[in-house]
Amino acid sequence: MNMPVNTYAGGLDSRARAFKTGITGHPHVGGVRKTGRRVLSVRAILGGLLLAATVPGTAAADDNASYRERLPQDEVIYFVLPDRFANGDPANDRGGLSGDRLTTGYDPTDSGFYHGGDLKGLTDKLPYIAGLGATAVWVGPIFKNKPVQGPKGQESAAYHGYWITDFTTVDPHFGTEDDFRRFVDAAHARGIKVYMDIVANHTADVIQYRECGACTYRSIADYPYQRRGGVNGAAINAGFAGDDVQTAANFVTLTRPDYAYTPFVPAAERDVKVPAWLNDPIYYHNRGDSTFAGESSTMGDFVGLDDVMTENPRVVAGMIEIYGSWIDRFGIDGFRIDTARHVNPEFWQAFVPAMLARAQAKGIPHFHIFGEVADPDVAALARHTRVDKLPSVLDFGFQRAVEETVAGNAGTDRFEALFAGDSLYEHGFATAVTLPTFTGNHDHGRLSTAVRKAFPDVSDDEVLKRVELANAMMLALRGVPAIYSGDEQGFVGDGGDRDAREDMFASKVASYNDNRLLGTDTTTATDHYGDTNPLFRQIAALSAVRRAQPALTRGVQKLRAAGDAPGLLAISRFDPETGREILLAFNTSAQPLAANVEVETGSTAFAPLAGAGCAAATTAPGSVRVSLAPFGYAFCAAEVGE
Ligand SMILES: [Ca+2]
Ligand SMILES: [Ca+2]
Ligand SMILES: [Ca+2]
Repeated sequence: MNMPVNTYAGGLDSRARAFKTGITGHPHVGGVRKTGRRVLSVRAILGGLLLAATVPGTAAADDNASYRERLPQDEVIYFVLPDRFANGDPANDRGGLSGDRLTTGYDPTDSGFYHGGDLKGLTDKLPYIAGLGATAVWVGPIFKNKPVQGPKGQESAAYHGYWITDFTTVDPHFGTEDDFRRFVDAAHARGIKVYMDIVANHTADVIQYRECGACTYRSIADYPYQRRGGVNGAAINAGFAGDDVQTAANFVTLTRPDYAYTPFVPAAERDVKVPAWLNDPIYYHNRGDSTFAGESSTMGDFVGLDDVMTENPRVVAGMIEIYGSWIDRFGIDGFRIDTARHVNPEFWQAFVPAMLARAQAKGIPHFHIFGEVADPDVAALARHTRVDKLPSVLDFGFQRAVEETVAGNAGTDRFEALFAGDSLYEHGFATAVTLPTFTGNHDHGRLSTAVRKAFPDVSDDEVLKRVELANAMMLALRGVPAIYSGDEQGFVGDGGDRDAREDMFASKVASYNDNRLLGTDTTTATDHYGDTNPLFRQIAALSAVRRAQPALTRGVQKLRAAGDAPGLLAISRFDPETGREILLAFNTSAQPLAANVEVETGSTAFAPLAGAGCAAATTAPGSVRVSLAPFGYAFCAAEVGE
């Protein structure tokens, strides 16, 4: 969604510079000694946890396995906004419309308009996405949108896809349904899954109110359903028991949508929405703009966007039919749900099982559904898995912890608190391990931007190292890494929202092209599909490590070290089949560090999987020496006993 631009957390510590020396301890090479010992102790210690996380037939990283068999946690997700990724067909840049940009929405020089990217371009670039090590593509909404909206003089276009009018087809700016089918089929032929970005909370801004333009929220208490325009108004909707009574019999009595405002559809847009039932204002809340607090959080218009009456069983059935059809027709692999927390829980309680059943019937056993709940508080996130029964949510808590520690001076204990909260999710860790984790996104902005803003005086080398550290966390810790397109090319935007939506193809946006990127001397004025940026190479390498290690996709976690200041974060993860330990160590400080870290007593020798810093052997049973460079990290695999 187009969320308000957030301010970045974090202090202004400018002391840090890249260090090259000062590392103590052993060199980060060396073989693995055979110990001849089994690691049954790990199984014994973790017992039920391991069982809980073990799935029959685990072959997490088997590239020969059918993509349908992989679990959500086996994926590495790559998130693209199709308008900004690749332009495979200049003929559709104006969406089949003619006129100026206020009609076509097309203006490649303006960050708030269409730039020409499409599904053909995305299909053409699948080899690039595969080369990065991504196994699933989360595609920004592709449904047909209202091309341009906004008050006169402040118009912008629906290039982001979140202003839907026709939920049943592809926006002509992005291509055709056949283009989407070709994309899905080509992705599947490479073993890459496709997650669609969907919206049930709202449509485009079509419905207007007679009383005002930007209308403030009118509550149920002040504007009850059974009175026209306030508590002293004429009696209407006799017998309507309110939106909490979500039965067809109750909603039959809701016949007048003018309890708060007087909504109407402009004549020119009377039939613009598809399916047709969406054109009737009775299926919307019509109470004015959300304040994002209290009752308005689910019933208010998201900055004017028509907020759907998702309590009405007719709406529930309609949305199930809309999105079930996309599963039936295209065999896609999952949904990312936009603005999920602005929809009542009962809607999701009905919608989610219907989608999973639809997918199951289509032969998609592990359909992944993750909601956008834009809140870093674990309790708030978890509530939507327990009450709404969303299978998974985007891990805004992880993003905040990364930002506070890597683009700020918070202690690594932020991760201790974060992961302690895993028990709050429905099914606990089994759900936590499926949460898509991310370091930044198209709304909030990129982590690179946050680092630059938090530490404006440090070298680009340090900014790069901090971003690499965050990538290492995302690609090794629990959850499903979700890489935001452009991060791998060193993009550093000016901020959030449209400032974080730079083109991967040669951009004509001046405010993009003056950005100083990481790991390259190029600018966004040229296209960026190469594989040489250090961030691209790091992500590709760490993705390969991750996918080869079930401990890193499916394994439980055990916190080993964290503190209340920048420094060491150490966490072990365990192979769900063998119990083998992988120690993950991160240094969030600008100083080198060395420390003894507890490991399983059966883990006596370690081999580096990525980064550098673990001793080859334990110093004493249950203790290994870890030595990390500033912003360094190490993934170390314990030897498997025999
Ligand atoms: Ca195009
Ligand atoms: Ca809503
Ligand atoms: Ca700029």
